[in-house]
Amino acid sequence: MTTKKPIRVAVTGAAGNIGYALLFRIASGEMLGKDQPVILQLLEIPTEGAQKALKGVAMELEDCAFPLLADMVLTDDANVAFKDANWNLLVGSKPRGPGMERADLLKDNGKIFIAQGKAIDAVAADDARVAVVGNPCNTNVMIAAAQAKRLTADRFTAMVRLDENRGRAQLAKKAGVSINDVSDLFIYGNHSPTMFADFTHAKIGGKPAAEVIGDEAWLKNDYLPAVGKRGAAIIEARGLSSAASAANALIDHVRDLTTVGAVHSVAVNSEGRYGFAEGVWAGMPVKTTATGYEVITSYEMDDFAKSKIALTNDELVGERDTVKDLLAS
Ligand code: NAX
Repeated sequence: MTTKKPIRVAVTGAAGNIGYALLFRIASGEMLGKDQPVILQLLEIPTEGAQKALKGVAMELEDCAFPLLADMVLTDDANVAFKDANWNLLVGSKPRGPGMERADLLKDNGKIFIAQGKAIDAVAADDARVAVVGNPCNTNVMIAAAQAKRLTADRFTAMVRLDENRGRAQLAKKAGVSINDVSDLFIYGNHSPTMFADFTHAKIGGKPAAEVIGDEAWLKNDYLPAVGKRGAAIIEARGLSSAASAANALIDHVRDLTTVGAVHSVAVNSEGRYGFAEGVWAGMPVKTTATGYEVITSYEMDDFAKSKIALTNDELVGERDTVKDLLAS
């Protein structure tokens, strides 16, 4: 039996679709290790329906008798959910309603992330880290980080790992190779169809992907839009948005951020890297270190890649403009 101190993992939107695919994997040790006990601190909105559904999920977690699940906290209060939390997984947000403009969604969800950013900064653990999944995740993480006075900006990340996993899978399929043969595929920019899945540096079996695929037009005109619009394709096919694959990507995101030497795509404060505007959160490759991560800045972009990065940067800057009042509050 393990003697490690439990890690506190706060999850928002815990009774939602992604929550249902996520919590059981965290509790079984797939995210933080098979010898690492966890305490799940689960936040849902204060409606009777959401709180009841959350109780149901907690009952199922109990029924799994997970040896690593040391405790659970169920709440509608952010200050309780984030109390002493080491990992803060911000999954919950409002879906886009009928007739709702993207700008309204940005502003509505932005308010959630102001309150949660404040609460995390006030009550979470000193080593707290944040991973935002709720969309628009790049802008939501920027809003949450703007509230932080105690925690530094590098503690705040957003998830583009689902896009990386999708991009690797599509390259493997096209080349007819195992997923393990595809490497160095990183996502730049926004988690939206403008993202740039950088096939120009990707490798298949150690060789440049473009050389192995041998079809530049396919990479530019089919592959990139297919990766960018994969979320919409899943909704079209399933009638529901990606949940299991999103939960899986979040497990990958956190596990790789706690595995020294792992190289993976994370949306971080751009600090002007790769031509992104200062202060927007953009996907880029990072390497995990003993204390956090360092951004890999050594990839040289050609004109095509630069034009794609400029496009996704424009969208991120536009989103930031839409929520500028929230950033100042
Ligand atoms: P669901 O609508 O099934 O669940 C969301 C849950 O969040 C609901 O139970 C709701 O009550 C709760 N919630 C809403 N506001 C909250 C708040 N202020 N505090 C706590 N809980 C709150 O959505 P689900 O399919 O689980 O998706 C969750 C989010 O992930 C959405 O914003 C979605 O767009 C986003 N996604 C992000 C992805 C990414 O790669 N970054 C991919 C998958 C997904 O689309």
